[in-house]
Amino acid sequence: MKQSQLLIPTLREAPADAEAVSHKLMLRAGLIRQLASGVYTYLPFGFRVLKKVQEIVREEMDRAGAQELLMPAMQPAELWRESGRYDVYGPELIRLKDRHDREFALGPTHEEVITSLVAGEVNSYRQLPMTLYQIQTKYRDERRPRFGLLRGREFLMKDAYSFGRSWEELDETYRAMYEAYTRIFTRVGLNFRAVQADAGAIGGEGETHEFMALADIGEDTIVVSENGTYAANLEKAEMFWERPAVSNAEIPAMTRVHTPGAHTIEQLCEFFGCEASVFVKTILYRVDGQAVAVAVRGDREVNETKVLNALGGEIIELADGADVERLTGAAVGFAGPAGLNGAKLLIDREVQAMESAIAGANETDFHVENAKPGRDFEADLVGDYRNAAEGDLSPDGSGALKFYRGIEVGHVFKLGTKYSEKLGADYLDEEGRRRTAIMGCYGIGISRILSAVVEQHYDENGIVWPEEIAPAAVHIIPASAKDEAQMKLAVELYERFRAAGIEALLDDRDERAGVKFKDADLLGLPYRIVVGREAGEGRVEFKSRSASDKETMTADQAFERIVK
Ligand code: 9G3
Repeated sequence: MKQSQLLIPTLREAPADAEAVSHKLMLRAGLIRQLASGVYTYLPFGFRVLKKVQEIVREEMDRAGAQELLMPAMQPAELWRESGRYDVYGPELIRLKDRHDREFALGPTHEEVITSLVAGEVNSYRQLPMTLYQIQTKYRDERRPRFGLLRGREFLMKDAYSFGRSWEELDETYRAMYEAYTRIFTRVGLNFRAVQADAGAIGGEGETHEFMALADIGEDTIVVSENGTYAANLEKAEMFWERPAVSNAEIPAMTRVHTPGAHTIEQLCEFFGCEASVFVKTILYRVDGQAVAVAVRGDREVNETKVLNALGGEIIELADGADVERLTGAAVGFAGPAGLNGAKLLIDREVQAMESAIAGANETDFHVENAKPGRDFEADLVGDYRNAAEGDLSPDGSGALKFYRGIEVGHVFKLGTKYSEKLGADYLDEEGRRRTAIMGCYGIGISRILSAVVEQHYDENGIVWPEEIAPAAVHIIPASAKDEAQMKLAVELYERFRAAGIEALLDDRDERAGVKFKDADLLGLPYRIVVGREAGEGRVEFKSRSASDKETMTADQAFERIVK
């Protein structure tokens, strides 16, 4: 590949609206260009990386016994009606009509399509277990696409779906996929953690894990114990907790206190001169439309996923100001568990274990002191409804919990029969009885991996690609395209690498050496050979992109170094 003929439009500066490092560097290295918000073109060198990631995924999927197919992006609305999801998703599901006015969706995922396919083609136990996968463009009309390929509206996903005859078979496939994912993310050079996760809207009846690439730009927070044996998405993370000893101290009767304008925990700490942990924070929600109040200690955060799962709900949203006033009879910030009617009351177990507490009085500008759980308020449900926090201990006793930001690059689910039941994917077993197939589904964000890798592999000069997915292996740079000796040796080396099947990029442009070196730093190929003043003596300068030292050596030695 000769750079003078390639479209690799590097930029000195990233556009101002690019915030994430990976977004800036992939634009500056000429790898991607935005067509519309969340919609990208992969330029030739960006596409080379994308293809390499796909090949690694294919190898590992095939090794895990999955077979590749390709499903359409245009999905008939009837399928989504059959699965009951057509109206569950809002504007995120891109809908369109064909020329006959028939309704379609652009596929954000393919449970409906694959399950209806298998329903029509599989009818005997002898055909199972079976795992099918595709690498295909997905469409999700995100409200806020951002950070380049990290959150796009059109992106490349590997999605696999398994069909089995028992939960044991599903467990085996799930494990095979989990191990394949571990190999894939290792091979592409990611520092990642597999974490217990919440199945979310997809539902499913079993465990689910997310594969998180550690990066500060990541939207997810994961919680990992000191020795790593416990790892969970914050949405799901539990913590070690034991009931404190109950002292039978006499608690004075609850009293109202006038607290004008003090409605945030900070203001209350100021007002009462005490720690946040003696307060009860009561947050109001609508869960599938029903009013729910959740009380946690003042220094904790409500975990909405835990609340939703405790109630078996589908949708949870914060009650708005008007709702809060209607339910509590007070302005926002004065809600409390005592005397709150018209909402289901969920009390975090820490609050339930408090001897007494300060809480909102459900009256504007008033709080109550000495509110005693069980005496002054009764919970409808007591449980763990809070986020894990710094300082918590791991629920498996493996040390303190640590928090990291992560980019979700993979997600594996045990679906069960949720889709196979609705879409009729069943089979006749050995005794001729009709059985519903038990499913799993397994996703990898192929395009998102590119950004995650760049977030973990760059320096102040640009991208530093891991060898296995770099767009090429070696960058050959004649310092001056006008110098015959330099060009002669550079071209010789270039041809030798090509003959040896090693991908080389020859910077044969008539540019100043400084420009070439800056571009080479941006592009981030693993190795660089500069052919400069000593070309006449057959000597070149060898540099590895991830190291700062340069070594002068003969062209042969440089060739051998890279071949090795
Ligand atoms: C939708 C829209 C967005 C969605 C979904 C459906 C996420 C949806 C979850 C999954 C589950 C797994 C197979 C591969 C791995 C992930 N966003 N999910 O179902 F209609 Cl608009 O996609 N699917």
